Amino acid sequence: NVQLSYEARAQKHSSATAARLLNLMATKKTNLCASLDVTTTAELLALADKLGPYIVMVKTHIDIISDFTYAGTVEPLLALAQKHQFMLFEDRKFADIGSTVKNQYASGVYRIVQWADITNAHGVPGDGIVKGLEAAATEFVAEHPGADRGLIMLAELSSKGSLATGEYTQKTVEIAKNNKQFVFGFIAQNRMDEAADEDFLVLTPGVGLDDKGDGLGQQYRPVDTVVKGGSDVIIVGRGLFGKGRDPIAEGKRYRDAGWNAYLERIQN
Ligand code: UP6
Repeated sequence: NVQLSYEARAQKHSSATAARLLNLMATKKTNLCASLDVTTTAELLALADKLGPYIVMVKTHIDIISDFTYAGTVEPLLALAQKHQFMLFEDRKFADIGSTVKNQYASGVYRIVQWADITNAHGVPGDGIVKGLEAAATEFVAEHPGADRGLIMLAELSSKGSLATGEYTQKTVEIAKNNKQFVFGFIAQNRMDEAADEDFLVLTPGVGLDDKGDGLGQQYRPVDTVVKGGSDVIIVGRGLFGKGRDPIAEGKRYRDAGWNAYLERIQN
């Protein structure tokens, strides 16, 4: 699969959300996801508007927005997603039993299922976490025909000393394989084992062209290494807007680096 084009993979993908993401990357010629980890709505919306043309997806941590309101934060973000054609990924990293995550996904102040195309979960609670999230997604989709939702499992983490390795990673991959109707990919640093008829997208954070780390355990690898190692979407946060960086210049730079590495990968 890593040698196939995003369009070719979209055509045969069983997940509507994955197919939409693959097609959007092909159309916009970008595999860059912007991780907009800022703490005010104004910063979030300004960055999403500036970076919109260069990205396929905005990744949020919606619970760090100090002035969050659904009408003031989510609704304008959805309008920007329409304007620039990017998808929304809430990096919620669910980690509880099925019944609890179902409510955390659908309810509370954030009502994530209503606006985020994609969210993610840890494998630590076992299979029930997927069943709980899927139940909320199914209820939402039943009320919104034409909508789709997809889940990503956290198979590996970018941080120093991560415990998500070896057998833990393998078991998380198994959970994904047993739930292909809803799970379409991984947060991971490497390609995960897959059968010939499987195509799990790999979305990779911990990507940076200028820094090696952040002093709090984050570890950065360059775009080329990550994409040629089998990653389908590069997730970049502070590399785009930290340290007074110009998000438009960095957006173009990371988009070009990610896209060129992908083109080289599929041509070889
Ligand atoms: N993230 C990681 N590593 C993981 C999983 N998720 O960094 O293994 C998330 C962080 C942050 C973003 O929660 O939102 O990706 C990385 O941001 P950065 O590029 O500014 O370091």
